[in-house]
Amino acid sequence: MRSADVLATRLFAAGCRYAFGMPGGEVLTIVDALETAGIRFILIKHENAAGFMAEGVYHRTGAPGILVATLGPGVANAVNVIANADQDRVPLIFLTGCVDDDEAHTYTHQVFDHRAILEPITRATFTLSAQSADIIADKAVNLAITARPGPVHIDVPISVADMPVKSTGEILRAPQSATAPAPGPDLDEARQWLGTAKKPIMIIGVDVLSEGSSDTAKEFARKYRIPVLTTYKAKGVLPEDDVLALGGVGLSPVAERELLPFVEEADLIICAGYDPIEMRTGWRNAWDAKKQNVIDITTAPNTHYMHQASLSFVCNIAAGLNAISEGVAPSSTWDTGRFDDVRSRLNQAYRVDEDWGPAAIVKTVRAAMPKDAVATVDSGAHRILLSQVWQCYEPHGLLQSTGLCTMGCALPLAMGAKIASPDTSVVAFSGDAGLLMCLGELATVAELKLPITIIVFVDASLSLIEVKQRGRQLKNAGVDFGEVDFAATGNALGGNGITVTSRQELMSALDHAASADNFTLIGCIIDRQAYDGRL
Ligand SMILES: Cc1ncc(C[n+]2csc(CCOP(=O)(O)OP(=O)(O)O)c2C)c(N)n1
Repeated sequence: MRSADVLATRLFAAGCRYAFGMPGGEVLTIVDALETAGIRFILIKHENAAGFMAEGVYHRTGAPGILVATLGPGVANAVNVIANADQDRVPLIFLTGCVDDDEAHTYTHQVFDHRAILEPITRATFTLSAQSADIIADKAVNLAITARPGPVHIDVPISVADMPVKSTGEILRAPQSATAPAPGPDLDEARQWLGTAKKPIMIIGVDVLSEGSSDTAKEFARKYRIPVLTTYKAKGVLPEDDVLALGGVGLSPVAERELLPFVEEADLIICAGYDPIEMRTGWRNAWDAKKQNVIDITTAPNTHYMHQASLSFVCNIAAGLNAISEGVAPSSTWDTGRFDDVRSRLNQAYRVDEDWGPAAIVKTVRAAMPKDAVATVDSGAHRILLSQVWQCYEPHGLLQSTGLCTMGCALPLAMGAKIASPDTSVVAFSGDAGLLMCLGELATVAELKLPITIIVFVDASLSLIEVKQRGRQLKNAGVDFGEVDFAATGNALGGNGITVTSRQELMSALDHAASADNFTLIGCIIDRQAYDGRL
């Protein structure tokens, strides 16, 4: 075995079946080893998109994603998606080639210090050494998947990849954090609060997904009749047609106006895997832990200082919820009619009944897709509205970048999800600027024959930024651009392209997409400034 084979077989053992990237001569052995180990290498057009495809696979399989880039420009192109994996808590193994140490002292072409650039945005960065390839691979997987998950980088010197390795040790996995809160006065107090709270509320975040605690969180909310707010990533942990589901929160001041009052009114706030990296400033100190009972059940100690808690348990989320509920009967007295009222006021604010516009588009697509469809969404005004309006019935039902909030993620996330689960319906939503950032990947979708639906909100404007610019009464500059014919683009790049301007046309385009054998790109023409008043 070459050391690259050791690395690859250990990634296979961790459940990895796909790797995405763009090779250079320096990573050819890695590509060969991955394929030999049973990990399919998928060639993409841009390393940034490759990282998001790997993330899409992770959301469907639970195994870490793999991104492969060559030295120099390949690494530089991937920095954005590595930062995303860091902020969005995505387990991602980043394999890069590099020149051998001896070479680097006298050779400068394309050479810079990969590890120095990646160090602040990864859980760890390693240089592979042949005889420790097994240990490094196992450490990388453990660091990537253990709370909180994130990216791990392995730089593979060209000659090390090919070095023969005598033997490889057994696979070493760190135990997962099945830790429960220690018995003691804090736990007693938490139980007492839960057993007496008349108006408890839960805020559920991404760590619930990473920890496999979704079902426990859902059952907990239902058993104790606790209304639930989720971050955008945790949408669907409680199906959003449940009377207790108050919806997603994070980036919409309109939603906050209606929903933060529930937080203020609550006599017990239970944060379950709530990582505030997804939240705008409105959520900084959204409660006063001295006046309200707040239980933070979290996988990592609070170093963010976005909020404080009265009791904090650093543990596995399901184990924490189980521990505080042991022997405790429900005591909630919320009038659930109020939840229906607030939902209908929010729907009015988002104008979901409009004839045509961004909310009409989201509603029309949701109605046409099966409940278990996976949706992805890019960054921008359309994303904030969609995250409020799109209903999820399962965890990982809506994929997006909510920590880094980068543009250019929706299409590749959808590709990864479809590759990993071909039988699931997948739809990507993007602003026109966001899709233009990763347009080349449409050619990859066509090559792979992935029948995904891609919805583009065409308004020839960076709407989210234009709204802010107008809000500050600055002159219009640098936010508008030419309208693109996305239907023609979709056809040119090997799929189907359709332009629509009404619900009716959109419905028939979706019909067409449902039976297509390749991608369908639907350009939805909307008015400029269509998001005014509803973000
Ligand atoms: C890579 C990157 N560059 C810039 C931004 C800042 N930004 C956030 S939203 C946005 C506008 C996106 O425009 P579009 O894709 O057309 O979506 P819309 O806001 O119109 O819905 C910009 C430029 C970002 N989030 N990511």
